[in-house]
Amino acid sequence: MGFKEGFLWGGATAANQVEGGIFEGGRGLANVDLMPYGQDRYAIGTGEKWINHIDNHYFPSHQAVDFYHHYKEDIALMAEMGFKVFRISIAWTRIFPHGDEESPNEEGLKFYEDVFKECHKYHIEPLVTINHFDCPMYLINKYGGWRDRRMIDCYVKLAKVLLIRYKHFVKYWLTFNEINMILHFPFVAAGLRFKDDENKIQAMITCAHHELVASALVTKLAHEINPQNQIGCMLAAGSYYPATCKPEDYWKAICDNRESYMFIDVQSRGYYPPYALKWIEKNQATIPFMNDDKNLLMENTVDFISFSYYSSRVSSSTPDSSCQTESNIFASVINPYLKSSEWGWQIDPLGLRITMNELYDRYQKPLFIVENGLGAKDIVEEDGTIQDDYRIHYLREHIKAMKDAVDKDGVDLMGYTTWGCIDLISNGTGEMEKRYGFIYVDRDNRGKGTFKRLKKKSFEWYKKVIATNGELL
Ligand code: BGP
Repeated sequence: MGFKEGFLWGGATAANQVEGGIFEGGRGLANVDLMPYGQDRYAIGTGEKWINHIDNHYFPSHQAVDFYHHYKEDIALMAEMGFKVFRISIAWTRIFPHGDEESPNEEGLKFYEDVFKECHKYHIEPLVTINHFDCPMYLINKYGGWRDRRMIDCYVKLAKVLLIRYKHFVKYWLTFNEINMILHFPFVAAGLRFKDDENKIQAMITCAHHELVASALVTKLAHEINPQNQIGCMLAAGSYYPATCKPEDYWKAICDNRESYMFIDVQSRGYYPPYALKWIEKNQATIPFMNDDKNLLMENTVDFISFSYYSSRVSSSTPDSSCQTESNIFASVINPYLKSSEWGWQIDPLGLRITMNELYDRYQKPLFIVENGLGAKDIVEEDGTIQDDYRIHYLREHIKAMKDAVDKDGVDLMGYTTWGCIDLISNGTGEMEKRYGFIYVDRDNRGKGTFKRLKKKSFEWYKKVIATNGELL
């Protein structure tokens, strides 16, 4: 019993949150480069506001944790922990700086090839997110982001280059990170900036449909290029519970869950479910179907379901604004039975087991947890140690829940990559002090520090977890 042989233990990152070096290697500018630190960040991320003058802002991702220059050292540390898999994403603008050039930028391709070679040196499998919240600014200015169908061609061209070039290095691919985030953080997830008085749901559904078609096209291509390729969708998961047993609350929870599931229903089952069609219609929106879209979606479903899980959520039919919280940009009613992180994200290990069961019941495909973890402020002691017992506790409880889902409920789980295995820039807040890693990076919210790497207490703990395939927690 326990986790299967070859279980993929590891950690996860995203290009814009770790790499830095945004003006190096011929890289172009992307939406995520214009996500400032501070109060404007959220409004920009939601597409309600944008920046015309960059002078008054500080952009944390421009340096991030400088993985661009430290990747050898960082991968060596991950190898020391015994990683079997390392999730990274490709910065689109390293490969196509504008997004629609004739040919790719060799320097960008070479960078990721070197990263993959470094992984393989230690027998670490790369898990590659083709698109983790980045969109070339050039395409945003030209097309308005994913609201334009021509984005599909640009993305497929990028993916084809990657699938061919890295055929012998990568077999696990995710098409889009947290695709349901289009409804919550649309500038980040789809390069979407709203126009005055437009039907926002229509704009978001248009982007979603284009990403779903692009995802199906790339799934098809990936299987053709290498039948060994395994392609996953990726959901920002976390089940909604009803606030009470009042039927209206239960119904609200069903509706809130469906708002996320509709994306994965398309990617995994191959069609828009009836409830999604009705919801879109109710919002006076339409899906911009064209050509052979319906067949394409039906014939090219994903091989596995990947997801992030940080917290469960709570729905109420009569929400009281004084009892609201937010976790990973999803609004929720506060759950009085749960404790919260320093950022108010509620901690619910059993919720992971519940979410896994819901997803497995629904799709009957292998699951892959590609993000989970605790964002916390760490303190470096005088002797250079970091005693992050709170992080060990969080991860231990979540791994136990995950083990229950596997052992007691029969869920098929491929692997587990903790989020931000090395400290990185927070997507939601742009802060550096919201740390997730086993590896500490010496830099602060304003980019000051030596960028030196230090092992936290959790480093040795996770190493033991991996070595015993989850037996010693
Ligand atoms: C997910 C994103 C990640 C990551 C994580 C943690 O939504 O896929 O990119 O950032 O959330 O969120 P935060 O960085 O806001 O703590």
